[in-house]
Amino acid sequence: ATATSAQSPKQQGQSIGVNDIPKKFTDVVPGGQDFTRRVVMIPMRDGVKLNTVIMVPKGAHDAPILLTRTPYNAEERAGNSLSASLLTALPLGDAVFVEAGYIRVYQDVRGKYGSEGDYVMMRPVRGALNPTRVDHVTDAWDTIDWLVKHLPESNGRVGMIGSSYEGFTAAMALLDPHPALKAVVPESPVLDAYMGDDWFHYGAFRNLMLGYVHMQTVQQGPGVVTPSDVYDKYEEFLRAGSTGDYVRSRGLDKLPFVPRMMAHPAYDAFWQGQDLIRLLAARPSSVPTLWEQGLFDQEDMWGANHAWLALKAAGHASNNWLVMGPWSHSQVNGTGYAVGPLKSEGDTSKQYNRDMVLPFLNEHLRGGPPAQLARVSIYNTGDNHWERFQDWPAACEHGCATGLKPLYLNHGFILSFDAPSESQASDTYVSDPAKPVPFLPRPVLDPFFAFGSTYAGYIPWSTWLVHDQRFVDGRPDVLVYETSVLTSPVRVRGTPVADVRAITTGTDGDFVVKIIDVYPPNVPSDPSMGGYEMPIALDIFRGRYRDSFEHPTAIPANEAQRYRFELPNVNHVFKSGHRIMVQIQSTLFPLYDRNPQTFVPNIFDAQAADYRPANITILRSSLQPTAVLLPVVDQ
Ligand code: PG9
Repeated sequence: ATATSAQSPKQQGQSIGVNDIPKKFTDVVPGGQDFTRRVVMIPMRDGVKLNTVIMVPKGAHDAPILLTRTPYNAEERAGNSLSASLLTALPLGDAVFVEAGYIRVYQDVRGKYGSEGDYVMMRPVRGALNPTRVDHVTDAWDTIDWLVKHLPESNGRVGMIGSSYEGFTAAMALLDPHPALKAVVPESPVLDAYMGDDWFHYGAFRNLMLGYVHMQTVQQGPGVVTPSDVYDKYEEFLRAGSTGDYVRSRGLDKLPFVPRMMAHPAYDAFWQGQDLIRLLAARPSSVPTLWEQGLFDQEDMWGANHAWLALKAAGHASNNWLVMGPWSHSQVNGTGYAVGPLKSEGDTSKQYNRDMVLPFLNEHLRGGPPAQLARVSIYNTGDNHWERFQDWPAACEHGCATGLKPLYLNHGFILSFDAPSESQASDTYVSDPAKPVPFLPRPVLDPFFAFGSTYAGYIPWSTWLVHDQRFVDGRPDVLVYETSVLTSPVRVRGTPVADVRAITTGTDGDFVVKIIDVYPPNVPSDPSMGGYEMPIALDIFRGRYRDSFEHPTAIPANEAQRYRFELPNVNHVFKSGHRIMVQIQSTLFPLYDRNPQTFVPNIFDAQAADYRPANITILRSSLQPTAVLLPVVDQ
């Protein structure tokens, strides 16, 4: 009946005095869901229970299980629990697995979000650095054991996949794989956080990762980056003094992982013992493993490609594959049409997931047809297509059919394949720690402030490795060398090496080397690319480690020294009409900490007076040439 004015407010359903918030309310998904979502606490061997979200497609039987172990909130990673379909519930990167009927599992690592136990940042394997009975090896083993015994819809075969930290936990499982673990896909895994993944690169500390540590370790659940009322991280870190001063002034030394890192600025037993690459190579598993590496990964540029090389060297090439794509960090979980201005042919993330990962998993988890992956699939960022190789690199110093070709610094800031002829030649700049060269145009924001809500992070951060380098090429403390306009293409396929000979007036110092593809001044098909200085490989090297990463030594002031380091992998074509450029500078601030340029025992604790300008002389003579060694190939 319709309400009339003769009815009381109660009769009309308007009565007050009842609680408008019911004791329990459950949202109803119209039409129901095509999956079930179970949240279970899986017991580990030490009694600690790990929070695990299991998404099972309705009607599943004989389905493979795909597991990700995460420090980033399993319940959020497993998507929207109120979606009607599993496809829209799970993250985009999971779409192909949903379509293929996989059971998808996300689990919180111990001590994070819903899991019990203590959280240890990148918990090392049991042994000297981890005296407990458990690590990610045992936790993966116990989880897989439970899953295959408790999921009647499964076929008893499990794969692990994950990017970055999640790639690290996936790779850890390989050290003692459960018999049901049939395939692993570590994506941009953090394997050697000292050499080229998150915490350091060749000994230079990555300041901006401190925000990540804050976010991850201030509490068990979601955290935030270090609160600050300074918008520009460049200004904030510069004003703070040393990185140690920054840490102490903000109380970050009370977060145990921060002082732990600061106590180990060199590549000592602490870092070597955590280097998963050497652990994996010492005990290679026979589990089929597909390693994924972004060519422009602003966070983890080292793990996957070095693991693949080390396993090849250990005689395990036959069960290890490598994919390197045109991606920033974890971009394989989103769309892959472009990284910054570098556009790809189609959605390369989808191509990877659909055409490489899924056939690989289907082969090993479903007994599907052979995936027929090339041993190495790498995107050609010049010709814009995938290329398939049986080995990698194509050109290298030792053991390849083709060697590396030096591209020399020459008189007049010219780069050429001709060796210098002058017996004395050099260029000098002043590196002043009070005015460090920024790695991105200022203001520089905290890269992790948007973490969790989007994989891309904030755009300047996720694409800084392909940022137009014109923003620094006019600085007096950046040396810039260029070839003439290329009249034929130069193809590079491998790992370039920076081979710098230099003199400094200081007793320590960093060297940054960038290999850059300079576009023609006018690009009619894409006008915004006119003159673009596109870095294709760059890195930083801390001079005190030139002879040993474990035992740093002061640089003898005013004496020539050699600094030699590998740059990230390239598969690129410098096209006719382009130029090749090399830039050399001393800082990439505030991403990397400033080198005081005075040798001190621990740079985290450098004093204000230690930070001194130094004259940096880059030698380019016939006896002391400086060059980048390029993996040039004909075809
Ligand atoms: N690169 C992130 C990370 C930071 C520190 C340690 C491990 C991983 C990540 O994306 O997970």
